[in-house]
Amino acid sequence: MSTRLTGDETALWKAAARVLDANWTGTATVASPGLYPHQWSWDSAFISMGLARHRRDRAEAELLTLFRGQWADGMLPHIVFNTSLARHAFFPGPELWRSERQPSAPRGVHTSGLTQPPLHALAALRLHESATDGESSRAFLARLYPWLTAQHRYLANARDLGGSGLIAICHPWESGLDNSPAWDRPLGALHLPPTAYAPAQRPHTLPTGEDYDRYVWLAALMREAGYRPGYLRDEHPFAVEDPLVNAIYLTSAHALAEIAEIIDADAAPHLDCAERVHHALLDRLWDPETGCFRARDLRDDRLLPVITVGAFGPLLDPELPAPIVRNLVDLLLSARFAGAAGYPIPTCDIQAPAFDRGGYWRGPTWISTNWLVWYGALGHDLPVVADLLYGSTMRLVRQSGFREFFDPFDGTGRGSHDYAWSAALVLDLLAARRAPQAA
Ligand code: 2M8
Repeated sequence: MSTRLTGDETALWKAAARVLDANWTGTATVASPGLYPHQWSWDSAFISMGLARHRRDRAEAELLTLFRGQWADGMLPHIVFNTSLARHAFFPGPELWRSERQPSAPRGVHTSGLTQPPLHALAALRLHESATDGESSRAFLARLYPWLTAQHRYLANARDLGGSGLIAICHPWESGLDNSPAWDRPLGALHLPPTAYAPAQRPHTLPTGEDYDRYVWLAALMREAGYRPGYLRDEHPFAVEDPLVNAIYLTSAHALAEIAEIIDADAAPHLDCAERVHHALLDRLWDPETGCFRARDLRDDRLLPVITVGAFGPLLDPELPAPIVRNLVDLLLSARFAGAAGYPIPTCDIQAPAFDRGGYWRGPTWISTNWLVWYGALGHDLPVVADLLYGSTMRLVRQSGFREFFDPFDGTGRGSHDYAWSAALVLDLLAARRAPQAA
């Protein structure tokens, strides 16, 4: 394949770069102007991979700024607030989390008290792989490595609530797939006090009402318990092992092992972690009856019923056994996902009663989840799946722009405009496609 971009690809490249330039604050990238005016954790990981193809200096700054929000126990918060904005620029803002009252939170930075999928080590490695100056890139990795290992140590120490090696999310927002129908059952089992927690006015694309009360209530419970691991393990009412979050954790553990080798550190603990997660994914989240991965609710020790795009996350595991890979590809190409959607991958099984083609994380296609499955497919040498996702993602942004999410049947853009990870991941896809060794 030629390494030159076609005219159409060049136009897309320029448009994506313009979005990233416009969302750049000087130290980091806002997830979306207006709707999400702060720095979100897994967004930053995706964004840095795109920035690495456009502005290497900003790619590094993006991650460094994010890690300024890291807590002393290693927890990397899901939002680092831009303090120059009015406090009411986003709800929930710093007042919900009150990070300044937590002894381990950093001083001078307001953050949330939740975390998000730990994609950052993979992002750091990808930055290195696309670097032109090897020496300075190694120095950057060496600087980031202690923070990345602290992040993983926090997850192993504080979030392995089931003791299997898998990490648990304690809030739907920690999954990144916030309103996924996968969480409906555990959310429905909560006994909420009869108070409304969330403000009535929310931007119209975001969830409202009773669901939102549950989210805010869960966050307040965590805050009141000082975000203590013992509380999360023994008392907190929401604890779920999710296949996508754990597959990201596993792939980042492999990335950490590679980074350790590059900077002459010890790779062994990271490889041990990846191996434990590999076995636990298969033992605890693989469901042979439905032939796919499902999340496990730790509060009743049952698999959750709804099959979502998260089922394909374990393709990120390079050791995933071939028969399981085949099962996942069959499911992906079936009428429950790509087989009946013109613009895959829908975030929820189309045949599930909870599927909603326009609902936030309840059906639409997102570029982040497409990218993750594309990347996993490359690792298993599945060109049909990788090409399908590359093509579908490009058609989405050509047709509808860098929107937050898209109708999986007709590609209509939904949610915010100029969404940073949509632009960043298109840059990464275009660059990787033109120079396959960079994929
Ligand atoms: C969405 O999350 C925020 C809460 O953190 C929200 O619901 O208000 C999700 O799509 C999440 O995955 C993403 O990181 C964030 C910012 O883009 O928006």
